[in-house]
Amino acid sequence: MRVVALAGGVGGAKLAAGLQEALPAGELAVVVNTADDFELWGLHISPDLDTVMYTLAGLANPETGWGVRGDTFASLEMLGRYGEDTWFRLGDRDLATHILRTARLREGRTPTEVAASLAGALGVPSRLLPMCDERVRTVVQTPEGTLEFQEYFVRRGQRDEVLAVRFRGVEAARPTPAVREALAAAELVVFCPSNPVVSIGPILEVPGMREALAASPAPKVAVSPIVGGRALKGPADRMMFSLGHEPSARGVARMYGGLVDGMVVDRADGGERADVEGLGMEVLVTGTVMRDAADRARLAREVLEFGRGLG
Ligand code: GDP
Ligand code: FO1
Ligand code: CA
Repeated sequence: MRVVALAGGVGGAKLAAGLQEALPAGELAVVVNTADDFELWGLHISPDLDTVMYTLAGLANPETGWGVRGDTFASLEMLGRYGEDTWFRLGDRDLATHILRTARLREGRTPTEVAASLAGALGVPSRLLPMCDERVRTVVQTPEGTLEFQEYFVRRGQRDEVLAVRFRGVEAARPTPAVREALAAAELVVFCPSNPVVSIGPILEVPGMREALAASPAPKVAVSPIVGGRALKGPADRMMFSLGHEPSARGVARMYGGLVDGMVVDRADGGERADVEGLGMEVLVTGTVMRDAADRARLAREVLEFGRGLG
């Protein structure tokens, strides 16, 4: 079954990996957020694309979810000796990705072409599709002022209250032809359990993306990244709250209202089933916490089955 998954970083990548395992090679396309991208020492870094790519390649660091498993940090240590800030932990193997991406972009290749070349070289059987080829940057408004995304998320450890979120440049962005083709051919679209504000949000804000999703005949299923009213990791629950959304599976369903046909919520949130059904969505209540590959594969199979039933 041809499936298109929308994903940000760590959370989305886990289900994407489960879907990749559950589907024949080549049937999964993952549309990935690129608004977390930023430049460091002249290198173009795409954290969500790399997190999804390494996870689909089986190379991701299992503890953090990002970066390359077993990576070393000799280059970063040397940069530190030169007095550089090293709060963004770039490993030596990870640097190879940023070096090649930057070089190929400078040659004039698009982010979509670069993502395909890197993922292909790593043997990833799924298509890795940047949401757009234009430059989009998430910035967050906080009581301390406007922060670039990685400054907020990594350097300041997500401690600031998020009062508003902007995706700079998104107005000029468009879904790539590859994203459009994948959505048009899709038999199921899965909103992976990613941060609905800064991972799935930027994808949906690309002008034309909502229309392309609505025009796709495929049923759309979202998996809540909020479990038991909390994010398993990261700021999604606090960010939803400070932006006026209820930090719950029901709150996520409301954010996706009108875009999805089905919602997968964790057993911890089974009590919210009626409310989500009240939004006009079918609901699957199951275990949605993916601790290992078996969990990912099981959840993926359940999502595919649920999606088939909505078709
Ligand atoms: P980031 O871009 O690296 O921050 O990662 P994402 O936005 O893709 O995912 C972060 C979200 O994924 C958080 O809200 C987590 O609660 C959620 N998440 C992480 N692992 C899981 C999981 O196993 N199951 C579910 N349902 N959500 C998860
Ligand atoms: N996240 C961190 O919290 N600390 C890091 O030092 C860090 C390094 C890093 C390196 C490469 C990469 O692709 C991702 C990295 N991330 C790190 C994760 C990344 O910042 C976040 O997962 C997303 O951007 C948040 O949406
Ligand atoms: Ca991200």
